Amino acid sequence: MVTAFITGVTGQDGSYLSEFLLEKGYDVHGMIRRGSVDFRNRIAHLEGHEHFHLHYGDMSDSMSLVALISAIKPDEIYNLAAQSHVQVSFDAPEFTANVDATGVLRVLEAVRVCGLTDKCRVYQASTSELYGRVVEVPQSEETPFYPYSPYAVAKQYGFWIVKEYRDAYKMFACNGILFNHESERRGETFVTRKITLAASRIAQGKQDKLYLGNLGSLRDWGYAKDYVECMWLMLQADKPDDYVIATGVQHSVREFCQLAFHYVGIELDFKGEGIDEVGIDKATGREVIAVSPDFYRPTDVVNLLGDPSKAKRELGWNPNTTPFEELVKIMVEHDMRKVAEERMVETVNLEEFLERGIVK
Ligand code: G4F
Repeated sequence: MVTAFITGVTGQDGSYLSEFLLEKGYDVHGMIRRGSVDFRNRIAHLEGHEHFHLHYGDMSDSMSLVALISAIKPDEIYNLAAQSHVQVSFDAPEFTANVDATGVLRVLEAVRVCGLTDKCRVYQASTSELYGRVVEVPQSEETPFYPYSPYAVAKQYGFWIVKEYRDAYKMFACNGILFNHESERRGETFVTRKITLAASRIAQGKQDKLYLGNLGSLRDWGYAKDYVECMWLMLQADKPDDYVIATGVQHSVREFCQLAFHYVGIELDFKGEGIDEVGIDKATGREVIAVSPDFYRPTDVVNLLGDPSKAKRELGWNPNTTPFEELVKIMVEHDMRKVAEERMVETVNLEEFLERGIVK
């Protein structure tokens, strides 16, 4: 039986990857952090499975990583743990560096000091944010990096230390340069999920308005469930390498809004520019989207489009299993159901509280 160790198992990708590996007959071990609120909802359905095991540990705690890796002796490690919110990295840059940069080194060193360099294959969750202030469109494995946030700078260290361990110690270690990947399990403060939830609440009369930042930002959005397959494919290859994982199709935040609202039955018209831009419900003339400076970043990455040719050619991965339209539909259908079950909060408008940036 193949044994996998997943850091970040409670996240969107960790939960899909766990399901994927369990279906393949793996023994799956996941690392979780102790928290006072429940953050295990994405993997709750897997708890109790005889081949799904959870262990406490932390990316900032070398000893816990060494203890877990020496006990589990994994054949494959998927390092998905990160402080993954770009905007939050401006508020907590040191924590972000500790987890997203040094944390990667801790995992690699743990493999090495446990004597597993030859046995254990490592997947590192790299990111399209490395391209940052992009120097070419589309971006491929050959495109130079220009990280443009504390998050991306930390992730760049992670990328290079993986390459270094591959060269220096002949470790089978790969970087998956994943472009934005979304799903109905996406965290609620990332733009796509924020939009699908708000569109659902507005359609059901539970929210008045959605506040967003840069509506013109362009992203290559894929379905997270499709992307975890590619993480696995990288570790099954004959040699370790780095791959862009993307769809090769680009849309703006504004277009995402248009489609999500369309699926809840609201056709949008956008008027104005920059901070004054608004999204209007064509049928009623009501303003349902407004721009707030709270959601602008000090430096923003605005033009991401990936070229997945190498993953397609060398790994046989299909980048277009779930097209953009279907992805948005899946998310909206899920959130329409979720919102229908939510109780109206009469006294405190929690959504407004969240949207205004008190919690980003
Ligand atoms: O959804 P986002 O927060 O994702 P971002 O920054 O692209 O990062 C995500 O994808 C990366 C690539 O896979 C990961 F590495 C990273 O960990 C994370 O998962 O923002 C997307 C775009 C940005 O340009 C942002 O400025 O949407 C713009 N945006 C506009 N209004 C907003 C908002 N983003 C958020 N989160 N909230 C807004 O109100």
